[in-house]
Amino acid sequence: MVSKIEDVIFQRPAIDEDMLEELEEALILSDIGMDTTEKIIEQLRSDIKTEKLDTPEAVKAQIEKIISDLITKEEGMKLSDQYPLVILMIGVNGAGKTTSMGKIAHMLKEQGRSVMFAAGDTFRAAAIEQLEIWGERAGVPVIKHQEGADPSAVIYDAIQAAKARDIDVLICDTAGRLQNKRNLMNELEKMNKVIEREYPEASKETLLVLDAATGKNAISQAKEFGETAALTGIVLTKLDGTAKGGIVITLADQFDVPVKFIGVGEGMDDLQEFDPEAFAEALFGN
Ligand SMILES: Nc1nc2c(ncn2[C@@H]2O[C@H](COP(=O)(O)OP(=O)(O)OP(=O)(O)O)[C@@H](O)[C@H]2O)c(=O)[nH]1
Ligand SMILES: [Mg+2]
Repeated sequence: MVSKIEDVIFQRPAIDEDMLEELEEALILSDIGMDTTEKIIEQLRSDIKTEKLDTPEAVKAQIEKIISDLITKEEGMKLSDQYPLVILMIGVNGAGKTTSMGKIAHMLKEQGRSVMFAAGDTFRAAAIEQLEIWGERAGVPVIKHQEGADPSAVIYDAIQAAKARDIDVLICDTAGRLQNKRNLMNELEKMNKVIEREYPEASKETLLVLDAATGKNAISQAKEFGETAALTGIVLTKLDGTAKGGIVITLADQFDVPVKFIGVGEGMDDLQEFDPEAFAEALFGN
């Protein structure tokens, strides 16, 4: 993405409308949606005039600043640090919910927090086993039932266990296979009721996990889930596998919900807290 932008800026003879047009194209090609691209170009056009930007370096620095401002939220960029904390992981099949739980748990443990998992994806036995593997890796106990059990019952038990063991953070896995929106809504409502009833003193996060490699699909999933659940954050996974990092910018621009984490690999350490300024800088290789 950056090399395309740099090509446009540094190879054009002048900073003019033609350059802005080519820049617009480069942004759209890097998976930044039309609306967000227009916002960036409008802002740049006006900044070039008012700030009298007349070198490629100045234009590049300005784009970086525009993008960084665009994706910075006023608050809620960080995971809540009010404990006890219950985190619900939601998202479609294969997005990276279970893997991200493992990574978040590892990060929290390194910060000295105690963590517990609830195996709320009871759809298939393999999901519970996969979570247990992550539990072992990260040193986190797993509360589980049998395959096919009621996820809310698992969460109920996990809450009792978390209270009894004075756990800081309980992270709940969920199934990515809920057939339709109504189904998903009912299931989430039920889980939320259990959490609110059994653990009113806990703070809560609902993290939507999205696969960056699915591009525009990730945007429509964010819309869908946003209508169904009270999201507090997004985990954007598989950014290591895609050249289209522009999706981060579109998501951050188009949704009130902050991107809190990005996934950059399959390992336990391959999770980063999302830092808009650092992200914009990294985009341009500074
Ligand atoms: N390269 C890469 N792979 C990832 C990342 N996050 C998850 N994966 C892989 O994506 C696949 C699916 O991840 P899961 O964590 O099982 O996804 P899930 O959302 O729990 O899926 P279901 O349980 O089927 O709903 C696994 O092979 C993960 O290793 C990431 O940031 N980078
Ligand atoms: Mg899973």
